[in-house]
Formats: sequence, C-alpha cells, structure tokens
Amino acid sequence: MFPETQDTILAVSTPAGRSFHAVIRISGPEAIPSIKEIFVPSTNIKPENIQTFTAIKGRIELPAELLTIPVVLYIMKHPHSYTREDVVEIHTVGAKPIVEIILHAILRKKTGIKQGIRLSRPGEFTKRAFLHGRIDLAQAEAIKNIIRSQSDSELDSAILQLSGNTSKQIKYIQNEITSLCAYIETSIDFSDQDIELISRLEMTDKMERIKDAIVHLINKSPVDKIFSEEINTVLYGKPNAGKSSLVNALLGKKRAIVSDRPGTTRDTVTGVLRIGNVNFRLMDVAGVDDAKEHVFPEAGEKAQSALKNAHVILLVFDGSAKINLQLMKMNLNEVANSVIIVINKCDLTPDHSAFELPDELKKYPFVFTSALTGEGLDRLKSQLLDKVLEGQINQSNTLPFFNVHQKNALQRSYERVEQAIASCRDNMSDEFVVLDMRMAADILGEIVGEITTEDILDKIFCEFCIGK
Ligand SMILES: Nc1nc2c(ncn2[C@@H]2O[C@H](COP(=O)(O)OP(=O)(O)OP(=O)(O)O)[C@@H](O)[C@H]2O)c(=O)[nH]1
Ligand SMILES: [Mg+2]
Repeated sequence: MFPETQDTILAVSTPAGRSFHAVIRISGPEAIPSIKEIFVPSTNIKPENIQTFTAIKGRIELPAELLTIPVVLYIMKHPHSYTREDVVEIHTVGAKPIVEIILHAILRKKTGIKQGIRLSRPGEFTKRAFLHGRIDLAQAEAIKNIIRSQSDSELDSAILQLSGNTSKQIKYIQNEITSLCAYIETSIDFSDQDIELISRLEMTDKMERIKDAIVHLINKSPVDKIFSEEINTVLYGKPNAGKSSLVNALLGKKRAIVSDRPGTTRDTVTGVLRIGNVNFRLMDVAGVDDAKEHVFPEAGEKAQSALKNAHVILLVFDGSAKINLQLMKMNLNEVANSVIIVINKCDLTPDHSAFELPDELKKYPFVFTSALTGEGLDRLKSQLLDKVLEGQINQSNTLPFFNVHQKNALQRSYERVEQAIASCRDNMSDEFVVLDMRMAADILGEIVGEITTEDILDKIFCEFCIGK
C-alpha cells in the first residue's frame, strides 16, 4: 500500500462547462461508505451488497438542502477497477450547482469514515492505476495523449500506445539487452578457464541489432514531424529596435534592408534559419507603432497576420533606449504565443548589472543580443530550440507518439549502446561493455515505468486533467 493512496479521492471527471450529464468519480477504501448515507437506491439493496460492475438507479437525498437528485450509481470493486481500488461513479445531470452540492455532501461526511476523503489532484486516478500495476508509464502517457489529442491520427497513435504495443517493443529490447549482459557476465566469471561463451563478433552483432531496434523506435516517432515543419518565428518590436539587423545576423546574410530611419521594413521579409534539426522561419515585419502612424496600412495588417500565425514571437527591444516606453506602444494581447524577450544593441550598454525587465515581461525568458557584434546570438538560438524541444510550441497535429521525455530516454539509451559497441571495438574489457549495456536497459525502463522516483511521476501525472 502506498501511503498517498490511503486517502479516498473524489473528482468530477466530465469536462468543465455545460454538458448533458456529469460523472463524479470516487476511488479508495472509503468510496462505498462515502455514499452510504446519501444514496437511496430505487430497489431495496445496500451499496455494499451491489455486485461489481453493476449500475443501480436511485437518488441522492440531501435533507439539509431539501434536495433529491436522481442519479445512476456504478460500483466497481477492487481490484477490478481502473485504479484497482473500490470505485464509485455517480452519474447525474450536468448542472454545475447540483454537482457541487453532491461533492460537498460527500466531502463533509464524517460518520463511519475511517480515512480521509479529499478532492483529487490532476491525474491522480491514473497515477493510482499506475502505482497499483494496472497500467505502465507508457500507457499512462498514452492516456494523457488521448485526453489531449485533437486529430484522428493522434488518437490512433495514442490508442496504439495504450494497448501496450510500445511497452512491448521496449520490453523486448530490454530483454535482449539483459540476456546479452547475462552471457557477457557469465563469460567474465569463467574468464580464467578459457571458455568463451560469446565471441566479440557475436557481441557486437547483437548490440548492433539492439541499436537498430532503438533507432527504429526513435524514427517512428512523429515528433520528427515537428522537425519537418517550419516554426513561424516573428520578430516584433518598435521601429529601429534592430529587427532586420537581427534577421540578417542570424541568417548570416543580408536578407532585410537595414537603415537608421525608423519604419524601414514595410513588407514581411522571411528567411529560414536551421538550428539543430529544426527549421525556424524568421519573419521580419514592419515595426509596431500606433496603427495610425503606419504610412502603409497594409504593412501593419501583414504584421498582425504574421503575429497571429506565429509559433514563437521574439519581442525585440532597443536596449539602449527605455524599455517601458517601447513596451507602451506594443499590444501584448497579440502575443499569446511562446515568447522570448530580446534586448538588442547590448554593445551600446555594456553594463547590464542594473538592468531590470518591466513586470509584464518577467514571466518570459530573455536574452541580450547585439546584431552588430553577434553577442548573444548563440544564446538566442539555443532558447529557440528549447522552446521546441520542451514541447512549448502549440502546433496542430504534432502530438508526438513519444513525448520529449520518452524520446530523450530513447536517445540516451541509444548513446549507451553505441558506447558499448565502441568499447568492444577498442578491445576494452567486458566489464565496460556490460556497464553501458545495463545502463541502456535502465534508461529504457524510464519509458515503461520501472523508475518510481516521486518527482518524475508527479511531473508526468500533474499534466493530466483533474478527474482522470
Ligand atoms: N549599435 C547597434 N546598432 C544596431 C544594432 N542592431 C541594429 N542597429 C542599428 O539600428 C538601426 C535600425 O536597425 P534595423 O535593423 O533597420 O531596425 P528595425 O527594427 O528593422 O527597424 P524598422 O524596419 O524600421 O522597424 C540601424 O542603424 C542599425 O545599424 C545593434 O545590435 N547594435
Ligand atoms: Mg526593419
């Protein structure tokens, strides 16, 4: 029993907002006692005598509120439930006040309850399913993907993952590694007796095949789709902040016209910057100013439309002028997307020690740059890449088969196998080979859930919605 699963948890598991019907889900040792006093079945049966997986009609009676609410109760007794605990679901009408009254009634119930009942945290039902061995981590990730999926193909790949297909493939590779390690370790034990259980050639051959299998998994991940799509990156800021100069400096060529006259850029100028595997389409748009000041209104319209379609927005400021004054002219409502603050012309203000961002901007990452000297450009590039790798960029249809965390694990495992192969080729002793291969298998374990470090688990499950 995990200490945190001793509580009984409770949540509305239908989406918030208007809906025809609502489901309140309760899981834990007190799930059945918690509704005993308030639920009155239509037939003469007590909740504890209801068979598992049966639905029973009845009503919730709340004399204090003078309310009688028609409900259907579903009872799933442990271990035959999603969480492997006793689960009660109350299906009722989808009216928010009614749902809230029922939640309060259950939470305030104290008589006959031995352990606590509380509202669940996001993903806690699924976390319990995982802790009780009902599902593995890859399946938990798949559930999250199903909840978040927006297209049929995303849903298909999430369902495939839920069926345990991914886990099976990963476990297969892990088994291959473990059995190879067992061979090598036995050879080490017998090394003084001149018995060769497995030749170096066979070892490398097996490791190459394991490496190929991992590569296959990495490549099948549609996360690569992100890399084949361009990330629309708009530079937004006051005239003369140095947007066109930055575009030229980042691209390493003169793509946009630069001049010291504010309002130089009229049309949207674009160019593709490749960082790592990702293509960023840099869009240098007309500088923001009061719309009425636009000499060419179309320039302003084009800039607005670029902003709307941006995946990332670089808010560019002239670091040698007052940031607040520049900010006043900008319409931050337009920049709901992923933002990086760029303080340009830092060559003109070499001392940054007293620099402070206005409060509205403090939530964004920021970087000092100089389009003139090239300072800070590498930092800006790595921040752009981070935005993609950390999955902060909202693009349709790019939900990965593996998420960034899993994909990273596959990559690290692959590197360990490569290291083991290199050790083999360099005639290093078997101990080195085994060490790397064991690590490769452990890392794969992160995907199928053999690590249970609390913080990693919490990180995964807190991304769920409440009630799932
Ligand atoms: N010292 C210094 N000058 C810069 C830097 N970046 C741009 N400038 C100068 O600032 C002026 C304006 O640069 P642009 O790149 O045209 O600025 P912009 O933001 O594209 O301006 P608009 O197109 O008018 O909106 C030019 O004279 C540039 O040479 C920088 O990092 N340091
Ligand atoms: Mg310009």
